[in-house]
Amino acid sequence: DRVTPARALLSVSDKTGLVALGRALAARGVELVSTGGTATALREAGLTVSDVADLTGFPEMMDGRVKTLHPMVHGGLLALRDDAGHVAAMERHGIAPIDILVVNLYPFEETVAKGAAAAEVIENIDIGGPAMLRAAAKNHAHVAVITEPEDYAALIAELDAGDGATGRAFRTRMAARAYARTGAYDAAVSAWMTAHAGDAQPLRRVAAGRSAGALRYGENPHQQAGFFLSGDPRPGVATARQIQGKALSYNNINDTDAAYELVSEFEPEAGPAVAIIKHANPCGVARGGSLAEAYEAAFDCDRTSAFGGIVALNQELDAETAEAITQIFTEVVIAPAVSAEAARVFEAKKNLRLLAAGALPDPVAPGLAWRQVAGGFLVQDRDSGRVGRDGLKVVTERAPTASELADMLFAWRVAKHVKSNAIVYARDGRTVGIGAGQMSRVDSARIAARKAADMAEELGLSARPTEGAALASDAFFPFADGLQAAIDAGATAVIQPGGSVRDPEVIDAANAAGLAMVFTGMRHFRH
Ligand code: 93A
Repeated sequence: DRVTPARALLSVSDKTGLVALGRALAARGVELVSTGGTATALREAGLTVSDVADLTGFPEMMDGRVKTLHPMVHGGLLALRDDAGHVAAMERHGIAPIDILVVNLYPFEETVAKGAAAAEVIENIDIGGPAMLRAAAKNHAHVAVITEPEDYAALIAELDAGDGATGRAFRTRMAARAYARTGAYDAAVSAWMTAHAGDAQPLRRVAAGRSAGALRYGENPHQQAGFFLSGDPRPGVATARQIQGKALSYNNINDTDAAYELVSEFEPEAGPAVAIIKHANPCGVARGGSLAEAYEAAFDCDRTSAFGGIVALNQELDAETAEAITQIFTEVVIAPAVSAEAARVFEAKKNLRLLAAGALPDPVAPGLAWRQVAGGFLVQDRDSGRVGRDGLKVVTERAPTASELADMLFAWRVAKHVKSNAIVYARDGRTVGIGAGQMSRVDSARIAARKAADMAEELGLSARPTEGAALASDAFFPFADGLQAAIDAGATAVIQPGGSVRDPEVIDAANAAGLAMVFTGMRHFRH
């Protein structure tokens, strides 16, 4: 699996680090072959380098459009060194193997970014470079391919560590990087060309992913949109089967995803759970003795907001729950499965979108999440963090009771799915007040309590629903005022990450009010 390189082909637009790399390779006895500008740069530094034109027997032609597109190059990159037929072909045609390929592409993205005219942009679509990168990467069993100047040092380090040879793991890693680069490169070309062609088809503007269908419009009617499959095997809205109802809209899909990810936090073995979502935030989450009971409890958290909501269930949808759901206007219902009787109940509501996802996604499975920013995107691990009973630290004089502890953990799981600043009041396995998306934590706490009070009035309850409730906060309280809002609302237990410089003040306030408070040591921001 180790390859000791004899020959390297270098063809780079970005000449950063080129000379140092050329020197390092030459010093290790590697013969250098290059295209025009690259060869000139290496020669100027005093290195010996042969021209690709001599290798191919053809001059670079058509303003450089055809330089390396030749069997002498591609044969040398693609030949399997351990295949008798390939070796015979190399001998017959005088093709010498190329063991290292260093290519970075014409600066297409930069040319677009500087506002160049179309002709110049098109001239900067590299053809020979990606062809070589893809060839070398395919044949990484024998060839080391490098496309980023930042990897030059890694190549030299690999050669040094391997006594002048590259290892298979390194070559595989670099091959994956090469394909990532050519994939992104072609996506950039496609995006520019689509815009240039005035083609408003949004599906074709998208770089990666298999289309799951066009959408009527995006978040708003003036925005076009599409829906794509990423290949992520987690079950959910992208791969669910739609049993009935109108086509899913952009916002439906976004909200259904939020709902299903949230309800999947509650293992079906631990009993039925239901989440109702509006604008990507939960307006009610509950467990229950039955699914129908859980639905009613979730609904009772905020009946006003639940109107036109998205309902997610952690178990097969049954007829009784279907009856309850169809009492009010609901946009989407998603469950792992739907019983035949439940499907029949829904038939009367033709527009209601009913989805069977097949299974629940694993909430703690690893995976990536990304988000667009101007000129780039951010990638991070999915928030698959979870804190159990053993991870909690009691920081108050009073320890939580068993039922407070259960409510705390329930509220904490919900809070992870509420936009920051998130405050969740829960009691008896149901949310009773949720404050989401506020710029100040104390506002979220007050909103959650006020919503709970409104609901009590609507339901004609004598006691405040937050009385004796547990409160979860997705991040620490920067001041004691947020905690005071919880105390004023009648909460008796608080779960939060801790870690504020003012923790002692917050703990003092909790002790003064006889609250039980635990720290999780883990934060669940969600923006
Ligand atoms: O115009 S090309 O697509 N045709 C080719 O055959 C070809 N081979 C390499 N561009 C081609 N290249 C690119 O030339 C490389 O990807 C690299 O970006 C550039 C290096 O050219 P030079 O060595 O003349 O600076």
